[in-house]
Amino acid sequence: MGRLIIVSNRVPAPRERNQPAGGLAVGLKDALREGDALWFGWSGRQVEQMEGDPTPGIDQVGNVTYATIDLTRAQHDGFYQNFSNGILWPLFHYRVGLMNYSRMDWEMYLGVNAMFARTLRPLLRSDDTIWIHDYHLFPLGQALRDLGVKCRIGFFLHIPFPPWSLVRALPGAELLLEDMQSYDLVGVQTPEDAENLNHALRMNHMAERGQAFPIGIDPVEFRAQAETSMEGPEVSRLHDSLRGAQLVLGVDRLDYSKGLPERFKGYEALLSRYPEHRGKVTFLQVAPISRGNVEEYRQLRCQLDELTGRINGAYSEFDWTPIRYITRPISRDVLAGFYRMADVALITPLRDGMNLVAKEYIAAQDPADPGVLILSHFAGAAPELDEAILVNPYDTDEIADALHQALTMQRPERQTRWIALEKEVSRTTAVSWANDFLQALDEAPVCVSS
Ligand code: GDG
Repeated sequence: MGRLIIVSNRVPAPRERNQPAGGLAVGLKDALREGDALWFGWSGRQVEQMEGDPTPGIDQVGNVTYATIDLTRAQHDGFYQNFSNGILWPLFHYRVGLMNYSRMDWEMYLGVNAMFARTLRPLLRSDDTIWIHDYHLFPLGQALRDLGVKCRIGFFLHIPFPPWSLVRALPGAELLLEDMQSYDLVGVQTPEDAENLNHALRMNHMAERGQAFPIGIDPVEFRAQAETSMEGPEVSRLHDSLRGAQLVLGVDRLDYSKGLPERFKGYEALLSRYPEHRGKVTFLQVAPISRGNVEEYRQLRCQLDELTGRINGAYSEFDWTPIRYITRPISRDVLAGFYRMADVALITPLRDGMNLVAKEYIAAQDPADPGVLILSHFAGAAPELDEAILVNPYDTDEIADALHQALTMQRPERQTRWIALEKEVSRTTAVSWANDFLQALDEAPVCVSS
């Protein structure tokens, strides 16, 4: 059997390999347990200068070889920070107004993708199957084909694929679509994303490639982690500190796609319109800082600092604080217990490829007394998790109403909804996602003859 080659912008650092934190790392964890595999990508390190292409650092853990390369500061800024996170990320989250296009960054993006291809090429064997991940690496498939690679190559996009009328705001968007032709299969999160991608390809007279493969989690492991965590000191401390108040929990990377200001305002509207909850509910938002040196992310932090201060200033009592807001990451096992303890999960992205937090929350619940999930219509998880209370995150009053409904929902209804949600979370897991994608890739008509 040939090896599986995973390529993603970031390869988990050695200390993250047992406890993956990002969405991609969580999803791939299980796919990597079987057979030999190579995971190739950026080490996360920047160097000032480099002579020629980098030499990959190789590190073997069990059946997985990790091969990582450093980037120069200029490559990091142009390829990663500016083009991937400053142009593609906002555009693909429907925020064309936040896109800071520059042709120089586009050229650096293409250049780094070509460099990825040149450094990966010597590590490949002819019977490998290559699986490339996410928007940082759209052009990598074509760059590998240009170097004569004939293996099967699949691509998975973790973020949404918006309608062509939006994507085409990107100068050179047609070239990204042409890159898609180098892949034997392109996976996206939802049927809507697949429809948008295939429509874009048709509009540009290219062959359709997109199929939906919704990503999942490992619900059995997550539930076990949540149960264990309930015995730990942190969950007891959280429980005691609430002094009987109900807990509303939000967990997100601090990102403008996650709808955090709208969420805080929705919670504020709950306190203002449903005063009976004052003093009886606490909102804990865990939002580890991400991409902290991109301007839009700095502005978002300022906005959230101000909103938290304003809401706490207006509603706090000397013995009760409405919002607890943490911008440091919390360890995964502790977090799992917090999910289980929470009466409500408030997950209101303005756009999200999938949103694994929603699935983790469902997996962590106690079947005898489950909490309630409030989820944005615009999370990729919404079509699967339609037994949640679905909200439009732009509608502050709708968030407040949903919170009131969730905080007062009786146990039988909570259980009925949770049973349906749990079934979905157990149906499409991390393992089934990877297996389904790899099987479809294996069966896809090859786009390059060997
Ligand atoms: C991208 C797409 C898609 C969060 N805070 C902490 C922490 N987390 C963990 C969560 C979850 C993961 O990070 C976040 O995954 P999401 O799916 O919610 O979101 P993105 O990071 O934006 O991921 C997304 C995903 O890729 C997979 O395809 O679903 O739409 O945007 O696992 O639990 N983990 C720890 N501490 C924290 O404070 N340990």
